[in-house]
Amino acid sequence: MKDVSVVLPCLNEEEGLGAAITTILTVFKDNSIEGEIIVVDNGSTDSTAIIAQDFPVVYVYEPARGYGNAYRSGFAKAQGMHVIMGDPDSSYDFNEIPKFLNLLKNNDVVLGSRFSGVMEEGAMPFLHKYVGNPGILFLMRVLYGLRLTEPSTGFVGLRNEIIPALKLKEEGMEFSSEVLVRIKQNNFSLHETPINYKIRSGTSKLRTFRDGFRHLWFLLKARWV
Ligand SMILES: Nc1nc2c(ncn2[C@@H]2O[C@H](COP(=O)(O)OP(=O)(O)O)[C@@H](O)[C@H]2O)c(=O)[nH]1
Ligand SMILES: [Mg+2]
Repeated sequence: MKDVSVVLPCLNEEEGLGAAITTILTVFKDNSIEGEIIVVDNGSTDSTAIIAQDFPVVYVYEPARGYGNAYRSGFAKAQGMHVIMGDPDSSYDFNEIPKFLNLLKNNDVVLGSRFSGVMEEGAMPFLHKYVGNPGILFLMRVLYGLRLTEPSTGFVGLRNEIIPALKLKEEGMEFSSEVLVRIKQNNFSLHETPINYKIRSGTSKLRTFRDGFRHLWFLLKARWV
C-alpha cells in the first residue's frame, strides 16, 4: 500500500500546477515516501489537463464544478494510507508533507494552520482574515465545540480509512467546514500545526459572499443533518 495520496483540486490552475507536482515528486524521492499524486481537473479550460498529463500523476476529470465535488472524486481514487489535501496554487508549501505524515502517526487528522504560521502580506483578503474566518471559527466553537486557530485551511492530512465515516456530501467551498465538523462529530483525533501561507499564483476561485454564506448555512444545518 502507498504511504500517501496527495489530492490536488484544480479549476484552471495552469500557473501553479507544474511547480506543485514537481515539489511533491521531489519530496517523495528525497524522503523515500511511496506516494501518488491525484490531480482532479474540475472542468478547467486552460492548460491544466495538458500540464497534468506531462507528469506521472493520476488524472481525474470531474465536470461537476465545486471544491467539494473535486475532492470527493479525488478521494474515491486515493490508494494511500494517508491523504493530503492541498491547493496547487503556490500558496501552500508541499515540503511540509513529511511533517504531516509524521504527525499522522499519532493523529487521525492534521490541519495546517495559516493563522498560527506566517502569512505573506496580501495572501488572504482583509475580509476573509478579519471577518469571514473569525466568524466561522466562532460558530465552529459554539455549535460544535471545535477549538481551533483557523476554520478553513486547505492544507489537511487524514488517515484514509476514516474518510468513509465522514460521509462527506457538500459540493462547494463549504466542504472545508464539513470535513472539520464531521471529524469532530465522529470523535476522530485532530492536531493543528503551523504552516506558512503565500500569495497564490493564478486567480482565486473563492467568491467571498457566496462562499461565506455556504459555510454559514452548512454550519447552521449540520447539527441536524
Ligand atoms: N472555489 C473553487 N475552487 C475549486 C473548484 N474546483 C476546484 N477548485 C480548486 O480548489 C482550490 C481552492 O480554491 P482557491 O481559489 O485557491 O481558494 P482559496 O485557497 O480559499 O483562496 C484551488 O486549487 C481551486 O483550483 C471550484 O469549483 N470552486
Ligand atoms: Mg488556494
